[in-house]
Amino acid sequence: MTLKELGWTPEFATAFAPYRAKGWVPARLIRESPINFGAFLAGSDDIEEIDVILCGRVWHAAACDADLPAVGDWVAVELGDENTDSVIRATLPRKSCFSRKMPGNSSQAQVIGANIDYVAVVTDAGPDFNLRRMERYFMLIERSGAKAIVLVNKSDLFTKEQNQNAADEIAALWSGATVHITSAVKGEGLKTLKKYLKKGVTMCIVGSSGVGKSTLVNQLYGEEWQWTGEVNEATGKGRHTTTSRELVPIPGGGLLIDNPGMREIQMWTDETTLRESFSDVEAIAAACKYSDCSHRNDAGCAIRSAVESGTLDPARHVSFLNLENEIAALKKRAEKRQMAVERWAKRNRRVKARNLNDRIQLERDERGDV
Ligand SMILES: Nc1nc2c(ncn2[C@@H]2O[C@H](COP(=O)(O)OP(=O)(O)OP(=O)(O)O)[C@@H](O)[C@H]2O)c(=O)[nH]1
Ligand SMILES: [Mg+2]
Ligand SMILES: [Zn+2]
Repeated sequence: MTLKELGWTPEFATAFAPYRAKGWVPARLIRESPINFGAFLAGSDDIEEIDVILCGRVWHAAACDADLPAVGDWVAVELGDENTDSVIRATLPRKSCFSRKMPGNSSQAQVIGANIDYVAVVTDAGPDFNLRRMERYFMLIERSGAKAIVLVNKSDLFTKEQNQNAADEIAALWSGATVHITSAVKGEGLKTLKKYLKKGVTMCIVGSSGVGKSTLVNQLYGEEWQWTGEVNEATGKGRHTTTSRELVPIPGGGLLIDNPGMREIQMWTDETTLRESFSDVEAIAAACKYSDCSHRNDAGCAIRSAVESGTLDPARHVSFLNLENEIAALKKRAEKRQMAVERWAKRNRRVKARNLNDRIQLERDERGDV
């Protein structure tokens, strides 16, 4: 596989030039674990897979978790030999990045896929169908820099009409999304999907657990991708649930990132992005009687009368109120965290100044030694 087939572009080549001079090689990260990463190196006929570790300098330079190397990232690697590890010396600037708020109470962003061209959200016309969740996916995709595709999968389980209605409702939410009806088990709609997967194109597949993401990846891969299957090999029962994300090269072109199902698709955004995606609701709010209207039970609330007169979807009103709450909570957590980090850093500096060994280690890290 060539660099180009792995998604390399002239922009990456320019960014990489200073690292090439140091004798480092470009590699694309395919998986991450708490201790190391897997990466692809461009090779003559095949691709070579290597394990790489992170150097202290890259780790320290990351202002937050989202800045650390993630699946899909292009990195500069200093190759090791039998005795030394291969080390990530630098990460190249991303052309796009799909992230969400980290599950749980953290206010950090979690990178789902870096340098992706498409995010494909998989759902169905039945139990998984949820327009409000889809709205959140669209907001995250819009700010990622990737294009949105929606797959209304498991079409074999529902009537033609049900599938079409679901697809139409999703398509009406956002003009930036292309919606397809698929059945992974029947192989329907896969040809359409393959058309996106030209050489060097990366597609990230997301959606709730059990909607058929891995089945789609397997079908596109052409044979069973080793780490998925109907039956869990260890226990011999139940289906295999994907537990970590991984970049999979598709024979014939393109790369897919399969993801574990997402239980929480939370907003990770700022106030500006939020307001932009609700600009229609914001425009209505301008007519509220009071400028500090909470849009709940306040007198003269234009949003509420829009809902009552049928010009605004009530669910979108609720969604608007909840998202505002979420942003407020997000901000509070970010502030708290910032304070904690500052306290911690201050204490650390004091401790480090007293401890000569630590100071030597710190200097080593800063020079980039491992
Ligand atoms: N009837 C039908 N079943 C499907 C289809 N696609 C997937 N399935 C079944 O749905 C189940 C879950 O599929 P997976 O591909 O493991 O789902 P997933 O989205 O990867 O799930 P997680 O890894 O847990 O996030 C399996 O039993 C599949 O055979 C489809 O198009 N039609
Ligand atoms: Mg899966
Ligand atoms: Zn109001």
